[in-house]
Amino acid sequence: MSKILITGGAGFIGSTLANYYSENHNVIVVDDLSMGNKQNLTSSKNIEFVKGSVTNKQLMQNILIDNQFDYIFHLAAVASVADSVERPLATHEVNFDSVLQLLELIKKYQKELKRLVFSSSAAVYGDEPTLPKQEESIIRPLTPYAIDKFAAEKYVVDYYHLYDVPTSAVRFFNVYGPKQNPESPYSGVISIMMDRYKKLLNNEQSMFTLFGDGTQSRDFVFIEDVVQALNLIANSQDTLGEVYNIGTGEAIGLNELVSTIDSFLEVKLPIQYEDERSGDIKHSLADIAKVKAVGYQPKYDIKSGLEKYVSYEL
Ligand code: UD2
Repeated sequence: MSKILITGGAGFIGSTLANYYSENHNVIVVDDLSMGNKQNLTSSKNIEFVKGSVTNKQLMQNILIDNQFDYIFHLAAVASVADSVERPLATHEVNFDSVLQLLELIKKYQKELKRLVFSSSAAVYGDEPTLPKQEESIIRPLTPYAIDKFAAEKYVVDYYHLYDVPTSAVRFFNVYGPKQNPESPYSGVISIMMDRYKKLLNNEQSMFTLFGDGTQSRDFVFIEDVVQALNLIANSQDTLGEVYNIGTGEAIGLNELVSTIDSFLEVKLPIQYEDERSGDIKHSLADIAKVKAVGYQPKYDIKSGLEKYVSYEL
């Protein structure tokens, strides 16, 4: 049984990973519940929940002194790009300072660690239009969120090269699936759509706001494939000090996404079109050759992923 720390472990990706690992391992979750929800976690006796922020140095130090971890997944973040533009200092503390602090604590207290996996984002590529994005593509971070993610992933990788701290970083593309919180306007678009479909099916008033003309496209990756990729990366020696895109290698436009779900559910989602969101990129698509070389094979394309999500949620 390994011991695993998951920061942000009550959030969408973190809780799915925590529940997965808790079947066979001991998991400690640290989460301040700013976006996450404790109910996302199964009541497994293998999960210990600690409410607190990764910016709390004393808390993190105590956890890393009291436990020797095999794996640490640092997923805690202010995940909203817009929030980082509104509050660059506050989000920098969470999205950057906590990472550097964690690296230092690991260097000092975690001699047995097999891997730290840090969650970066496709946001680091910015609006440079060449597709698909390879890990070596041009990096053009445009927001405090993207700048922090890029700086943090650089530190993470550097700690392997400089101090032998076993690390890897991943750049998530558009992750979707059960437990993604639809509450904020900057929540993942599929979680917002799903919420509107639910309302529609319950005969409540429902309207989906589509920003732009719906021709924008994204590489949407189903949460189970994300768990698969994280697990492979954490357990391979080839991934030490490396950064990986996590997507499917295929993109779909928003209009097509809506019509796909419409036809599954045999309804028509009411859409109101509004101006494009400022700062939005038009198209995003991952080249996943690098993570495939570690053994990753996405099990879900957008249709089968949506089908599973719909069957779970609706
Ligand atoms: C994703 C990440 C973000 C960052 C960025 C990097 C999510 C949730 N966000 O942002 O953290 O890494 O990629 O490029 O994965 N939309 C609507 N209606 C809505 C909500 C969204 O039309 O109610 C549109 C939105 O304008 C955009 C598309 O849907 O064109 C996807 O939006 P998103 O917020 O799900 O994700 P994205 O790609 O902006």
